[in-house]
Amino acid sequence: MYHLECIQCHKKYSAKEVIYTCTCGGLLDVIYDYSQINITKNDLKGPLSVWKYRALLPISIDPVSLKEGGTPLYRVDRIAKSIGLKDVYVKHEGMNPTGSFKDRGMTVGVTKAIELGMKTVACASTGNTSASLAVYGARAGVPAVVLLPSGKVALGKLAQALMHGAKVLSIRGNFDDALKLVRDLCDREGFYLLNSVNPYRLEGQKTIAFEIADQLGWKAPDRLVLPVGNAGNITAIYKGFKELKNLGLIDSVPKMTGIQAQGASPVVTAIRNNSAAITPEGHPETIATAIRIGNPVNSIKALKAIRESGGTAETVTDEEIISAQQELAYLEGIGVEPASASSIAGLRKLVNLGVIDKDEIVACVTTGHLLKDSEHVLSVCPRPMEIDATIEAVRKAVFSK
Ligand code: AN7
Repeated sequence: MYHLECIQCHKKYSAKEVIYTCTCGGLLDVIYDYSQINITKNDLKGPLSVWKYRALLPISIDPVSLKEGGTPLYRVDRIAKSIGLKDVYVKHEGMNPTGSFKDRGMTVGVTKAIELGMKTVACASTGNTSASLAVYGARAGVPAVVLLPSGKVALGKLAQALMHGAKVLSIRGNFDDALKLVRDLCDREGFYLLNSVNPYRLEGQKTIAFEIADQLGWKAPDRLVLPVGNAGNITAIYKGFKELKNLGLIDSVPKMTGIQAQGASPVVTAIRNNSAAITPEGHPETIATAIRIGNPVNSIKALKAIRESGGTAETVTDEEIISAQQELAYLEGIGVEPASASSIAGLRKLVNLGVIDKDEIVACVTTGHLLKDSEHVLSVCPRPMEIDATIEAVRKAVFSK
């Protein structure tokens, strides 16, 4: 019912093979026989979850699951007004079991590992992927190995990887170095690689598109804005919307709009320069450590998603990221980690630049929860006032400026 296919040379591989990229080096996609898939809106009634869309997922065994997906799509009218738009939604992926969108990819990816008989799972990570892999590895009863850039992973994410029992290795290097190493390790040791170069991860993540369309009454927004790091999620969501359109469930695909931090923005540079490929950045740097990535593995797919959909890519500064994070928090009650706030920061910038039309219906994906990165919160918010345990001191403090 499905196979793997190279996006460049179109060589096909059986779904039984353990393979991550084509022999030509190209990225792989999971391709279905769509003529065999017959889904109507009626078949998709009932509560949201990743596995509700099982007919469009490449898995034939019982899933390794913690009830992922089914995240809220919030209307954010105060943010919309402050930016000068009418219809803005936030798909809050921080509401997944481990607090990020990675769970959608891991429920599918770790289930695939079991289906293929793999004995150990592994990834490199800026934090969230490792947290999710540790959790789903534990759920599946399979050991997990994670490679992290030393000193650059938010504490909440590290805590998850440690508590859920992964073998946690701190690499003296950045994420791009760690990814290279883990790919080599998986080849040598027969570990199953669960970074987003693995096309099954992206199959799980495409359900973000399914849920947004579902939540909007089987309509796509005009534009989808999200942070871009390794560039897996933007390609996954684009694939999801395209599949819905092919199946006749929606009429249009949103303009895919990727936001990167100014200090780590190879995809934005390639879009600006109209280049066929990105130029890797050797020293990516940003406060949004989740997207501190200089050589995104899925960039060829991402450039295609952005160009084909008529979208764009833009950078935001760390200051813009922090103000958007604070705005989401106090204007709307939505707590997200810095990388996630870049979607709102980018939306504001693109509206100011006149790239985004004021009549567009926009959905922003907030990819991770605020609690992932509390050290950052303490560095940008005022400290609590410490006072004596008397009512006078409390009253004085409450009314102080
Ligand atoms: C909160 O965990 O790459 O463009 O190793 O954690 O699909 O990479 C995290 C990425 C956005 C970027 N927001 O998504 C990892 C990792 C958050 C993230 C991204 C990440 P991609």
